[in-house]
Amino acid sequence: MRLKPLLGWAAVVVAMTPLLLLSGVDRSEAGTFEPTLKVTLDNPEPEQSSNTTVDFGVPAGDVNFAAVVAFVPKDWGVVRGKDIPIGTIVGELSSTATLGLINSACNTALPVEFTFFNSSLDVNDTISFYDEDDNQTPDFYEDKDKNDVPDGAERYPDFIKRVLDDKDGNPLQPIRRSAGVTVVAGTAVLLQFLLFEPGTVIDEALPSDPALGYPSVTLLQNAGDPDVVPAPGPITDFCSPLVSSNVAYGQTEDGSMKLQVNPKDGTYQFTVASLGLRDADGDGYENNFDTCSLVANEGDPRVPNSGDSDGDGLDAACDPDDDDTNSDEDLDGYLNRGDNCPLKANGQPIEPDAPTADETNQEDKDLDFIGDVCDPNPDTANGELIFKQITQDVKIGTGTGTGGPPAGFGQGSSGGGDDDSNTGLIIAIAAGVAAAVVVVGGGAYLLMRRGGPPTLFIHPSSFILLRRASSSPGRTW
Ligand SMILES: [Ca+2]
Ligand SMILES: [Ca+2]
Ligand SMILES: [Ca+2]
Ligand SMILES: [Ca+2]
Repeated sequence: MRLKPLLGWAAVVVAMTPLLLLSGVDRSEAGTFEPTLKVTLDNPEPEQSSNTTVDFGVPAGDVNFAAVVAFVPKDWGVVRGKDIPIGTIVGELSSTATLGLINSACNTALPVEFTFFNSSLDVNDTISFYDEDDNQTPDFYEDKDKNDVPDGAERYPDFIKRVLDDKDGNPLQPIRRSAGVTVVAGTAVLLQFLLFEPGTVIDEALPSDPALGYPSVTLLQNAGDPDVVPAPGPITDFCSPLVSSNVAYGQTEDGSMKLQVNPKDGTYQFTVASLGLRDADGDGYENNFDTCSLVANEGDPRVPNSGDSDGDGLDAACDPDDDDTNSDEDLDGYLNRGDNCPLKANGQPIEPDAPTADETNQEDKDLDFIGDVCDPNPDTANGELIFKQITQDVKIGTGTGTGGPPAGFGQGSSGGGDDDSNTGLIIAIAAGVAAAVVVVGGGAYLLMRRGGPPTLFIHPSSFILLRRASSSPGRTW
């Protein structure tokens, strides 16, 4: 089934930081990618349930990330999602998205908050990311039974099966899924953390050593869905800096159920494997952010009007006329900054399944964010993905013990996963919800090996803030 092209494209979200940081940035060297990680436990005592906070960021001026997978130490007491009622609040994330709207530089900071619900793992009971019932609200965002739990948590979003599968095309089965929804710039947004058994191959380009622990994959919108159809939208850039803080709760708000349990006394390592986006011309700006992706920019596209005297989003280095504002230079319907070939028409085909040479709708075979119609090597990605693996040791108790899973977890216990008999030991996920990571469209390489670019879909009518599913964000206890 082809998805309706009414949803717009863009890039997207999560995390952020004040713009103050932006103004001082002046770089012309090749792109850098130095993400940061900080893991903090409210209560680091052995075998206790503790809130776990994971701060993940990409510094100002760095290229943004293509993909991020966090690993929760294998001895952590991870309570399986099937042992927690669907709809239970399991965590929260706060961030500020730094966005470029409608061809502007990165000058819009939007605070974004999510409350996460324990969510269905049933891959056979799915829900759409789109508005299949035409009521102006994407199906995942609705709450048809009005129980304050979004339908995208109560049922399994079908695109996940297309984004995360094994070599044979079978969907990967998560052991826990935490989903949250909100509205950003008029767009309904879905953010999810999926936790898998240690050793699960998320993508061949990412490490899968079971010793790293439970891989936690963050999915933002339907990034990576091969069925995606790009469409123009108002969010034209997703910028660094990126700052996000994610809290995975240790237990439910009323204290009646554990959601995760610290391991025994010892020192444990959290790991985040990530990839920075490609920068073909080595000027410090990743391809999907760089309107002149094959030639070094004169200005800094993160700063308003820098190197762009007519303010149309096209740097003077490749603007055919930098004194004449043309917000959509090639008139293909995609604003310059939201167009993977800003100087060559590659807009939406008139007939959905019959693209013409000039209407390839942002087609990008090698997923390097340079559209096929302007890519000098359309079958070979231009620029390198930057792989970074960062770790942090976390001490439990004195930190000097021999370690091991808490009682009830680990091999042979219910924590291993299959036996629900031991309800008192509900394992947790820790940070599964760990890193506040986001998979930005495209970079997608990994998570999106097959698919398209978009990450944030704009739904014009969701401008009206739909009833926010659920409880207040930011609860503490
Ligand atoms: Ca450039
Ligand atoms: Ca210009
Ligand atoms: Ca174009
Ligand atoms: Ca390309």
